[in-house]
Order: sequence, then C-alpha cells, then structure tokens
Amino acid sequence: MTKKNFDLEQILEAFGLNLNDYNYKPFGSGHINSTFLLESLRTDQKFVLQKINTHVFPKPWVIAQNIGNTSEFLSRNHPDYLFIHQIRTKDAQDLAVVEQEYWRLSPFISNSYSINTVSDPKMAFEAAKAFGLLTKNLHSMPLDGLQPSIQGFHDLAWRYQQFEDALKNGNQERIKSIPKEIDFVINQKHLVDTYQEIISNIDYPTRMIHHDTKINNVLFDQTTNKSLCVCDLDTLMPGKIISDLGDMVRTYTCEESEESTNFENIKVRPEYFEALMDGYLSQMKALITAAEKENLFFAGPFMIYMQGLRFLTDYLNNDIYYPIKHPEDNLNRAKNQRILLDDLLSKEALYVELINKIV
Ligand code: ADP
Ligand code: GN1
Ligand code: MG
Repeated sequence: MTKKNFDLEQILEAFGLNLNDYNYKPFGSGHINSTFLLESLRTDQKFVLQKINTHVFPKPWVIAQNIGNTSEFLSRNHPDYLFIHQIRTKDAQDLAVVEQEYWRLSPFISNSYSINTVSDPKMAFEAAKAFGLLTKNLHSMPLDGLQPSIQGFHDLAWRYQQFEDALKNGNQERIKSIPKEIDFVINQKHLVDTYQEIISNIDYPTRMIHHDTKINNVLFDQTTNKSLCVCDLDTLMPGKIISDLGDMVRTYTCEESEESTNFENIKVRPEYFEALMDGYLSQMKALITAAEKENLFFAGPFMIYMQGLRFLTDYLNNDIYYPIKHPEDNLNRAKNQRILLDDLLSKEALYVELINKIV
C-alpha cells in the first residue's frame, strides 16, 4: 500500500466496493491522470481506478459521455469488439465525485501487457491496426452532440497561437537563451498553413479519433502478442486521422522516446514507419477519402511539430503543463522532437514512396 492523500474508502464505496477487499498500487506512466491498479485480496478480480486531472480536463463528464456513447454504439454494432467500458457507480453514474475530484473505474483487461518503446516492427503494425480498427468500427457513429474533452486539443493553429503568446508573455531569460529552437518553430510555420488547408477541405472528414496513440495505450495479448484493445480513452472524440496516424509516426518510429537526450539516435526507422502505415491502413484503406489518402505523409510532420511546439511553449511558460524532473526537461523534449521532425522532412520522398506502396 502506498501513501495516499485521498479517501480511497469513500471512492470505492461509491462503486459498491469495500476497501478491505482490495490491494491498490500506482499503475502506468502517463503524464496526465493518476492511475491505480486495484487487486482483490480474495479473487482474481482486478480493476483500473483513475483520477481525472481536472486542470487538463476541466469537464470530466464530457469524457464520460464520449466514452459512454461510444461504448453503447459499439455494443450495438460491434458486440465482439473489446472496448474498455466504464463501470458505473451505485447511483448509476459514470464517474464518482469525491471531495470535488472525479474518479472512474474500468475492468482490468486480463492476460494483457503494454510496452513503452517499440523494438519490433510487428508491434508497430499491431498497435496501428488496433487504432485503425477503433476508427473503422466507429465509422458510422453519429458525432452530433459530442463535445471535445479538451477544446482545441489538436488544433495546430491554436497551438501556434499559444506559442506566440508565450514568446510575448513567457520567461524572457529562457526565450533569449534558445534562439535555435525558437527559429526552428518559426521557420516551419508552413506546416500550420498546410494543416489549415487540409482541414478546411470538405473531403477531409471528421471521425471518432483516439488522439493519444502512444504505444503504451495499446494492450497486447500475453499469449499471442497480438493487440487486444486500446486504452486511455480520455481524448476519444471527433477529430482527423492525421492525429492518430501522426502520433504513431512520432512515437513508434524512433528508437528513443521523447524523453531521450541521446540526440544522435533520434531518427525515423523506415521499417517501423512502413509497419505502422500498413497496420493502420489494413483497417482504414477502404474507408479513407481521396483527400485523406493524399495527405497521409503530413500526419507525421503535423504531430511531431505540434508536440515539439507544445513542449517548447511549456518551457517558455515555466513548465506549467508537463511534469518535469529537471528544469531543462521540456527544452530537451522540444529538441528531441525538432531533430525527429528534421529527419522525417529530409526524407519525405522515401516515406511518400513507402506510403504509395501500401495505399
Ligand atoms: P495514463 O497514460 O494517463 O497514465 P492509461 O489509461 O494509459 O493512463 O493507463 C496507464 C497504463 O495502465 C496503460 O499504459 C496500460 O498499461 C495500463 N492499463 C490501463 N487501463 C487498463 C485496463 N483496463 N486493463 C489493463 N491495463 C490497463
Ligand atoms: C500527454 O497522458 P499522456 O502522457 O498519454 C498528452 C499528449 C501528449 C503526451 C506526450 C491530454 O499524454 O497529448 O502527446 O503527453 N495528453 C494531454 O507525452 O495533453
Ligand atoms: Mg496512457
């Protein structure tokens, strides 16, 4: 049992569970929410309990509604699809609100594991297939009435605006000390223009998108190593496929994680790029529109640029969003993303050719 500063007894009670029957421990390695594993002391029953970070998600009930609607749609239309549903409270609510904090409970998917880095293209294929399958199964889900759990989450123009605001109002000493990082972002602003052009095309549809396709948000089967399902559904909301595809390019193709300062190793591995495109398109190929097809390469630059921009903006704003262990963490993350983006853009012809082989 670990030290806690919340009333676990009351939280479990809201879900009709008795604290004396469970062991609990922190779980996972995400930046945003607090995740715990609850293990029954008497049976092999396990749950995942999560406290929603309300600084990042100011309307937790929007998350619950997006997941709830999706869950309902899938159970009606794709009953065999494995989707991590929310376990309701005794009062039939999706979230337990205890001391103004929002908690949700889901079943733990047994015989599963997740990984933090991709060291086999087969895993990239499997993970991408899992995210493609999710969007494919949600293809005909009505999106009216759904709200974004974070307003403007992957709106690159808005992210750029936040960067410009940070240049004006942020830590002036930091701004002066990193001209190379700042100039790089400004010099690549053409990516913002391309983004705006793409999303304003009426042939570029809005779909149900996961929006956080990092490898540790896929659960793999311990027996077969095939993907079982996706987890971390806070940002499951309407969006564009460049978000999911791009975050996979960003996080599966590089041998080092976004935290790495082994800058000489930061580059895109073509075989992982090909594997993830292959996995995603194995599900989505028949559904994508001509405009989506034409812009598949843009997904990677879009997401890597946006993530670098977000890390850099946070650095200029004195690290208010992403947790840091060292004052330079956000700067190093931004450098890492800058190097990765540079490498990807310098070999655009190669990657476009790989994509054209698949679509
Ligand atoms: P975060 O990234 O915000 O910490 P996640 O929802 O991704 O939260 O959960 C953290 C980790 O816990 C995941 O990477 C996965 O390994 C594991 N996990 C999450 N939900 C489940 C689940 N329902 N069953 C099994 N493992 C899970
Ligand atoms: C955050 O929760 P986590 O660590 O999976 C962030 C993502 C970033 C990611 C970078 C809600 O995700 O957008 O890509 O960090 N989530 C939110 O590591 O901001
Ligand atoms: Mg996660």
